[in-house]
Order: sequence, then structure tokens, then C-alpha cells
Amino acid sequence: MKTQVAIIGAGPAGSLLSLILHQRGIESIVIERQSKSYVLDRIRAGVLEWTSVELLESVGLGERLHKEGHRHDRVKIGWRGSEILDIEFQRLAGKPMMAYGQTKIQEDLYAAAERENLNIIFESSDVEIHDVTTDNPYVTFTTNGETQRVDCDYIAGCDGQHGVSRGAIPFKRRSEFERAYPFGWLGILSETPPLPELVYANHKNGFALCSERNPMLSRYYVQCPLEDTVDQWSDDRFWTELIERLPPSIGEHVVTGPSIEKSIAPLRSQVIEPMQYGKMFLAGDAAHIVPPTGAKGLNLAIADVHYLTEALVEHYAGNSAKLDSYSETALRRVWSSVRFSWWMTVLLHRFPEETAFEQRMREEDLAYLTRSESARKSVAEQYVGLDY
Ligand code: RFL
Ligand code: PHB
Repeated sequence: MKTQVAIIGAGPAGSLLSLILHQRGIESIVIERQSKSYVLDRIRAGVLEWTSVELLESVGLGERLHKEGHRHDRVKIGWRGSEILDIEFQRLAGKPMMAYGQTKIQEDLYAAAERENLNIIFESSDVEIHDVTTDNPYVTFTTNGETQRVDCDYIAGCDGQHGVSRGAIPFKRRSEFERAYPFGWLGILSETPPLPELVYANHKNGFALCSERNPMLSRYYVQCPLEDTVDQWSDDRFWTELIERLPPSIGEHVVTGPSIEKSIAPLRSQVIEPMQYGKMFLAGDAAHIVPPTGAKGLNLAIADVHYLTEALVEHYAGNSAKLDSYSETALRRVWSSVRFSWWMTVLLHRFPEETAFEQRMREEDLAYLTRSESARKSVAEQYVGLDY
């Protein structure tokens, strides 16, 4: 096979990249390891920055997003038992956020891929990247028991944190920056009405988060030890812990019910530099991971795709300046989100080895945010995200 851009991974980054390139007259083939239904069943992100919403609108994915998404103008942060900090990001930073699950975005992307006849090859194994530093790079993989080869101008590595693309950059040519956090998030979905607002909490038992997927589907998380397994967390134990960690005036409104999904995710920050090697470009989780506390991961993946499509479109029109500086441009935004996600994580979790001193420092940060509108404005600006 032959195409202009071979894309590895059909998660949000890879499938959005293929769609926008197609709309701008550039051909691609997407190679995905999993089946379509497997990708659609993964429960992940829930909250979009407004720049992400506008980008999805601009490629024709705005209709269901606006119908089923729920706009949020603020988040609340519970701390020291009953205190509540209100970050009104719409008022302070001029933009709202949108609660719209990654599962729905992925459904919208696959529906658009079908409508526009995009070439996504699911269940492709043994993906290998070849000759990226030459003018004739190619990708090989196995599908239906046969080895296939795609020759291309460029390769986009959109294969997430466990993909193969980042490994195509020789060890000596890449830098990795990493922080693993000593805890995970236990997340559940339940068919109960969510709270009207997003609520984060710092409590002596650890972090908690209340979010939503739709008016009858709630998404909640609590911090848990990394060694925990879901069998140790009955629904009863989960609801008791969640409600205990919230300020009582908020916890009393939580509607409990049976969980329909329960999983534990570790928390990590990681950045790979540069995001380009020869004819290969990395985008999304393939290049960077953030802990979900700042709600940035999917938004960064969408931003990378924006920068990369603009760069490829200009390149094929005769100007390569943006393609040459793709890594630098994307990394500026990446580091700003990595810093914010790290800061939110440290502010809102309890670390196993810490002392009462660290907790006092954290509470002082929260007290300062409560007193100072300029401090809240700074958090609001970072939460809603930079313009492209
Ligand atoms: P993905 O979604 O991991 O997709 C990568 C795709 O590549 C495929 N793949 C391969 N294909 C071929 N060959 C190989 N060798 C391959 N290896 C992998 C995979 O099967 C997959 O289909 O990466 P992408 O597209 O970069 O998208 C990134 C987002 O999924 C991720 O950043 C977010 O989910 C992070 N995240 C959140 N982001 C937000 O912006 N807002 C949020 O509120 C938010 N909440 C979250 C989150 C992530 C979470 N978890 C579970 C990590 C909440 C949680 C709990
Ligand atoms: C979610 O709804 O899954 C969600 C919301 C906010 C976050 C992380 C995850 O910071």
C-alpha cells in the first residue's frame, strides 16, 4: 500500500488526525492494534477544554457534542473537611469546559471515518517502523495472518503510552522526563444522576473527584494505594470512602447505586523529547502522559493533532517551516499542561511518606486560593487551557 501519512494508532489522536488530513486533501492509512469495539469500550477522559470543543466543531463533530455535552463554568474543591473553594473559570478566564466522554468522541470519530471512507485497519499486530531517516519510510504489520507494508512520506506515531513509535527514536536521540506517583485512581461509573458541578477534594484519606458522563451516568474517582485491586473495593466501600472525602454539604447530595464499571489507573507524568525523528512525528499519549488531575491528556492529544495537521497542510503547499518546528511548538503547550497537572496532583493528593508539614503547606495554598482572586484566576487560566 502507499499513502502520504501512515498513522499508527486509532485512538482519539490517530483517528482525528486522519479525519482532518482527509478534509484538507491529504491521504492517510491508520493502523490500529485493537478491534474497533475494544477501543470504543475504553472508559477514559471526560472533560474538554473549549479550544478542543471548537476544533471538534470545526471538523463537523459539533452537533452531538453540543446536544449531549454539559457545559461547566466552575469547579469546586473541597478541603480541610468542610471548606469549599470555588474556581469560577468562566468568569475569571472567560471560557467554560465541556463534560463529554472520550467514548462519545471516539464514536463520533469512527462514524465520521465511515462517512468519509477513511482507511482504518483494525486488529493489526507486529507494527514496525522502518527507514524513518530516509525519504522512503514505511510501516509493516500483520493483519488476517498476512504481512502488509505501507510506503509513505511521513509516519505519525499516535499509539499511546504503550505503543511502538516512541521506541523508533534511538535512545541516544531522545530524552525522557518522568515522575511516577505513589498512588492510583479507582474510578467507577454508575447509572445515577451526577452532581451538578465537577468537584475535586483533598481529604486526610486522600483525593476524590466527582464527574459525569450524562444526566443518568456518574463518574467518580478516589485515590487508592497502587497495590489495591478492584476486588478489595466493594461498591459499599467505594461510596463510603467517596462521601467521607467530600465536604458534608456536597457529600449529602451524592446519589449512590450499583457500579457498572470499576478500574484502577496508576498516575504518571512523562514527556519524550523531541516529538519528531526523521520522517516520524509523535502525537498524544505516545509523546506525553499526564496524571488525569488537570483533565489535560486528551486535550493535549487534540492540540498536537491541530499543530501537526496545520504543519502538514502547509508543507504539502510548499512551506515546511511549521513542520520543522512541530516538536518545539507542541512541546511548549505540553510542558505547560504537564506542570499544571503535576501541581494539581500534588495539591490534591496525600503522599504515603509525607508529614504534617506537607499537608499544612497544601492547606496554605488552598487558603491563599480562597483569599486571593488573582491566585484563583491563575488556576482558572491554566485549567481552561491556552489558545492554540
Ligand atoms: P490512546 O487513546 O491511548 O490511543 C492510542 C491507540 O494506539 C493503539 N496502539 C497501537 N496500534 C498499533 N500498533 C501498536 N503497537 C499500538 N500500540 C497502541 C491503542 O490500541 C490505542 O487505540 O492515545 P491518544 O489517541 O493519544 O489519546 C490520549 C487520551 O486517550 C488520554 O490522554 C486521555 O484519556 C487522558 N485522560 C483525560 N484527558 C483529558 O483531556 N481530560 C480528562 O478528563 C481525562 N481523564 C484520562 C482521564 C485518562 C484516564 N486513564 C484511564 C489513563 C481519566 C482517566 C482515568
Ligand atoms: C472524568 O470525568 O473522567 C474526569 C474529569 C476531570 C478530571 C479527570 C477525569 O480531572
